[in-house]
Amino acid sequence: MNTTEKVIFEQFPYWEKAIGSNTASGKADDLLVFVGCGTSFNLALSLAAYANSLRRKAIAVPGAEWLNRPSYFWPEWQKTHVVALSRSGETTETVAAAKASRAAGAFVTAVTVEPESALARNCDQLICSPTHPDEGIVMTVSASLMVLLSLQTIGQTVPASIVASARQLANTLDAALPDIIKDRSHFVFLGGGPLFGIALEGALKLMEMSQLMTQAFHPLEYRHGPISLVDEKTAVIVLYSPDQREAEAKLVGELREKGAVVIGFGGPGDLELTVDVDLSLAGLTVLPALQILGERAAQARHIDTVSPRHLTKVVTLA
Ligand code: F1P
Repeated sequence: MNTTEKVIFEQFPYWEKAIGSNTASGKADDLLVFVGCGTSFNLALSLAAYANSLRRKAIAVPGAEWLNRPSYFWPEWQKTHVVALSRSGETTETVAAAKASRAAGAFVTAVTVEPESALARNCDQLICSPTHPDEGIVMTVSASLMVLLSLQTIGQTVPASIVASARQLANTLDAALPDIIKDRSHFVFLGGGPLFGIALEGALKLMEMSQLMTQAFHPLEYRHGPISLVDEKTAVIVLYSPDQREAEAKLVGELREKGAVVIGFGGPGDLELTVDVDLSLAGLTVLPALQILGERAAQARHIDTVSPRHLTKVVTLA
C-alpha cells in the first residue's frame, strides 16, 4: 500500500477530532465569499451552495480572481465575510486575497490545517484542525477536513455517524476497483447544486493522480454538447441529488447505451452505491471514495501518486 492510499483510509480519526470542534460564526447578513485555489476552490464552490441552502448568502471565487477583480463578483468588497480555504495556508493568491480583503474592511476567516501559516497570521478568525502527518502533494485528508470545518462554520451539524457512512462508501467502491474502470481513459464527473464542486474535485483528483483527461458538469448540462465524446472508453461518475434522481437516472440510461460505464453514488449505474446521508452531508461523505477512485486509476496505469507529475504541494508565485 503506498502512502497516498494509506492516508486516504487513515483519514477518519482526523474527522472524529474535527467534528464539533467549531460552531457557526459570522454575521448572517454579510455575503460569504469562499475563496481558494485548485482543490480549495472546488470545495469553495460546494460550500457556497450549501451556505445558500442554509439561507446564508454566499458566492465562491478563485483566489486570484477575488484578489484582482473582486468587483466582477460583488460590488461591495467591504461588506463581505471572506472564508479563505487553503490546506497549506501559503498559496500566494489565497494569502494575498485574504490580506487585501482585510485591508478593504472585510472580515476574514481562514480555514486551513496549518496554524502557523501566512494565512493563519492574516485572518480575523482561524479555523484549523490537524491533518494526517503523511499527507503528500495530492490533497486528500485535508480537503475532507476543510469541508467538514466549513460546514460547521455555516451552521451545519455534522453527526459522528458520517464517519461510518464515508468509510463504508469508500470501501464498497474500492471493492469494485479497478475492474469497473478497466480500459476507461475518459472520466466524467456529474453533480448538481452543492455536488457540482465535489464533481469538479473528483475530476481534478483523478486527473492529478492518474494523468488522464477528466471533466465535470452539472448533470443535465451533459447532454448539451459534451455527450458527443461518450464511447466505450468513458467512465461516468454520477453524484445523484435525491430530488433529481429520476432525471439523472434517465441521463445515465442514455450514457450507458452509448458505451459509458457508470458509477452511481446514490442512484442507478453499472455500480450503484448507497449514500446513506441526505444532500446536506453527501458532498463530504463521497470525498474519500472519490479520492480512492483517483488512486486506483493511477495504480492501474502504474503511476506513483506520491510524486505526481508537474505538481508541488504549494503553488507560490514570485
Ligand atoms: C491548493 C493547490 C492544490 C493542488 C496543488 C497545489 O493548495 O492548488 O489544490 O492540488 O497541490 O495547491 P492550498 O491553497 O489548499 O494549500
